[in-house]
Amino acid sequence: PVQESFAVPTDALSYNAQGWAKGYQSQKDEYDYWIDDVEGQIPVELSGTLFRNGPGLLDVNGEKIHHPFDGDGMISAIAFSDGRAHYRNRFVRTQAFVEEQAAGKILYRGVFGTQKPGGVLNNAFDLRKKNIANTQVIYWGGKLLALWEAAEPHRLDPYTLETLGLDYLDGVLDEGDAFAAHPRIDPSSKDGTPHLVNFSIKPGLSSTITIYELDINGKVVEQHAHSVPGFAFIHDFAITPNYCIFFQNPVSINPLPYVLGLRGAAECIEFHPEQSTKIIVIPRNNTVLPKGGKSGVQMLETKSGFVFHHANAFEQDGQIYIDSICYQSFPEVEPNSDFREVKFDAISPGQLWRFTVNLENETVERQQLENRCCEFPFVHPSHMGRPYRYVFMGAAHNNTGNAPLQAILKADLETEERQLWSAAPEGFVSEPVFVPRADASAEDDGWVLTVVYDSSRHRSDVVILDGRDLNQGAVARLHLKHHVPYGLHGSWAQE
Ligand code: 3ON
Ligand code: FE
Repeated sequence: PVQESFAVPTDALSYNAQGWAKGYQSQKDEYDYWIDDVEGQIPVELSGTLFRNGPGLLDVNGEKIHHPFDGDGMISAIAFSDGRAHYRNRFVRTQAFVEEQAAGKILYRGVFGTQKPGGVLNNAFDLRKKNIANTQVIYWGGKLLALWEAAEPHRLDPYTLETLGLDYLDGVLDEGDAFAAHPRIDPSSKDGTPHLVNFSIKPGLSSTITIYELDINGKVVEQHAHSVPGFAFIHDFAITPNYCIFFQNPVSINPLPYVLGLRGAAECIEFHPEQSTKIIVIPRNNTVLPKGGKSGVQMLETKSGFVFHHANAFEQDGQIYIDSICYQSFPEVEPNSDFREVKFDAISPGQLWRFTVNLENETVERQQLENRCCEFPFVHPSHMGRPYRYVFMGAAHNNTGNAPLQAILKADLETEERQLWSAAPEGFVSEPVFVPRADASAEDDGWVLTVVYDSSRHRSDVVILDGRDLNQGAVARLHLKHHVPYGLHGSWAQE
């Protein structure tokens, strides 16, 4: 059993459900201003831009969308220089966003259950994919790309955030091709330079995983496709110097209700607790592999669970270690529910686990590293794919139970020490992004940036924490003039 005791008595709640739900109001406005309301000091050495993506609209002209993952992508850019910070946000002008805003109504179905008005008849057999560009944003090879895992990236102007159009990676992608929202940057790939490693999934009765590696100029230098048995819903992956690692969750899909206009595609996914999770290990190149490594794709099995996000992976002593946020089951989307009224204590929390894979013996062991409800793990960029010590995560305020993310947790995987900065009861955090201090030697020497929704003022703050000591409180709290709806992922672009 993973964790039996995640129900907390309601009197111990660290948040107010109505307050939490307000963070899912649409942000319809686009801003551009210097942040002048700052508590504390913005570190002068912090120089660069925090880009963040997430659903900006939770309704289209008053018509509610069904799930936050169906919300139109809105990019925030917080640019830091000389102890000052500038905020800008822009919606990604996807084709569907432009059309829906002009029409003032929902014109596309969403993967997570948003339907067009007009009932089943108006939705049946409409199998178009709405590329909503809402999951991640990354600056690489001179391009700022907004990512959504089921379609092509959108390219944006890194300064104005203006949408420049779909990006096909210089002809590598075809129209409608996917490019996942979870690129990993290998700080030193086999040629000694950083590579952006990403993948795409083509799901079906068997699924195709394609791996792409881009050099620092954004040129695709590796591309290889692999077929794996069964349907695959894979949101994230992990890398090491020699491998890409995927968790194939034990899910199946029955697309009929989707085709007939009754449900979104993701609402047709069924979780199978009696089936194992498959760990797919794909060599990044087929030349020199470490001892025990085999040249082809290897599939291993571990106990049932559902993983969206991996913290990191590394190779050591002939094994591969993968640290991941694991759920007891897939948080299935209820067709007739409102996500603003989610019952947190009815769902199992995400928790950090370590999987130890031995390729030679084809064994997997797993061990829970952290009991607290966590999501959005982030590690020092130079330790990506390498042995590492610290992981920063969004976390619940209380150390047991499932709850919204209100705190940032730093886990020291060497000493098992924990540090926590909490925004409870009125604050709700987003993914922490770790920015190393220039010339730092300690792995935790840097800043942790997170956008916090303050439900008491219906505004968001950009919070800067000192990575070495979260317990000491925020280094600076930058008050924005408005709220930013709960986001998904972000990245740091160094000046
Ligand atoms: O056959 C279909 C093919 C396909 C590509 C199956 C399918 C419908 C599942 C699918 C599409 C999948 C997509 C578009 C997935 C998008 C996922 C997404 C936008 C976000 C995922 C976020 C994950 C987490 C864990 C977020 C956590 C958020 C909080 C803790 C609250 O802020
Ligand atoms: Fe993600």
